[in-house]
Amino acid sequence: IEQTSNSSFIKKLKSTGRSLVVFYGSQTGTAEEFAGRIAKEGARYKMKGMVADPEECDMADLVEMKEIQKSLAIFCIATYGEGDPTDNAMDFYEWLQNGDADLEGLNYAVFGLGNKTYEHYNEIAIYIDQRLEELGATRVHEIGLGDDDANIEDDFVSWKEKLWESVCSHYGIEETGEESN
Ligand code: FMN
Repeated sequence: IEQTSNSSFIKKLKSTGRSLVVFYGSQTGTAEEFAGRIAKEGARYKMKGMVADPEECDMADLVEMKEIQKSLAIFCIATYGEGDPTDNAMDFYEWLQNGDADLEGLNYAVFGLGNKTYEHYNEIAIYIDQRLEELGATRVHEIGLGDDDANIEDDFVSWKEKLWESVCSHYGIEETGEESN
């Protein structure tokens, strides 16, 4: 799984025949690791994936996702502090708050990473999930809320299994049995 090094994740998706991009908002690496696992598993469903750091990407390019057939953007997003985004998701968060991009045709799903002992439980992931829908994007699978106070790995794995079921029925695809790309 490669990481974007330039600003255009769309160009990279197109030039490498990929249809799945998994963004992460991560401070200590958990969300980034989860993103990598999803991107890799995409190959099982004929969806070649890549991981991308929103800080390195021009997120306004999300409007162009609709130009890629059966494309999907997944967001693995941690919440910190008083319900703050991670440093690398700050610009994306502000872009969502202040902008009014037309995201019709963008298919997406969100997994949140948080901890129930905090007052602002998973707040950023919940915001992003709702805001993307408000901007016209299509939620392919309902948001998953990972709780680090219990077992976030279990939360992630059960969400991910259901995610692929939703993806398969949404796009009319079947599992290929291929393990990775
Ligand atoms: N989780 C929440 O749901 N809300 C919070 O406000 C919140 N604040 C946190 C503050 C600190 C200092 C730490 C260490 C964790 C906090 N968490 C909070 C839990 C993290 O979001 C959770 O551990 C997550 O898995 C971290 O993901 P990452 O490793 O990708 O950064």
